[in-house]
Amino acid sequence: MRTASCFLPDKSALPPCASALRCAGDDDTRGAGRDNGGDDQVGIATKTRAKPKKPSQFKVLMLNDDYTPMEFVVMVLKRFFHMDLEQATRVMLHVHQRGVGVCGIFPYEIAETKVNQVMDFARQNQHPLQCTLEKA
Ligand code: TYC
Repeated sequence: MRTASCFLPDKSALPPCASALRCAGDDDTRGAGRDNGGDDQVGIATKTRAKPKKPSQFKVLMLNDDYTPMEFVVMVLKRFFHMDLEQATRVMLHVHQRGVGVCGIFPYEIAETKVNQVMDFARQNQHPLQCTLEKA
């Protein structure tokens, strides 16, 4: 005679996500897209994050040096950070007097792109202007 236990899968004999008993709470996609023998619950991620994380922000910082012309720094701030002349002049003078200043705060990939654009543009014009990023 068969006992009830015969109908329960032996979890130790199955790969971690192949057991339907685990799948409701599994927070991964292992096995997704594979043929699972017609059991469509297996391997499908079922959990959504309760609190979605907003992407962390990064400050783009401009550094002072003794050689880059003030007009060039103002042009950079207008071109890559969309500042008007007044804003750009204020930020440039702040950097000139204090050594460092914030050009803007962006998600990582945008901040990194801005840093690269500024550094490339400075290099093309043979100015030693330095720009970097820092977690906000
Ligand atoms: N210190 C530079 C000068 O006197 C001007 C300058 C300002 C350079 C800001 C870089 O990020 C900078 N010509």
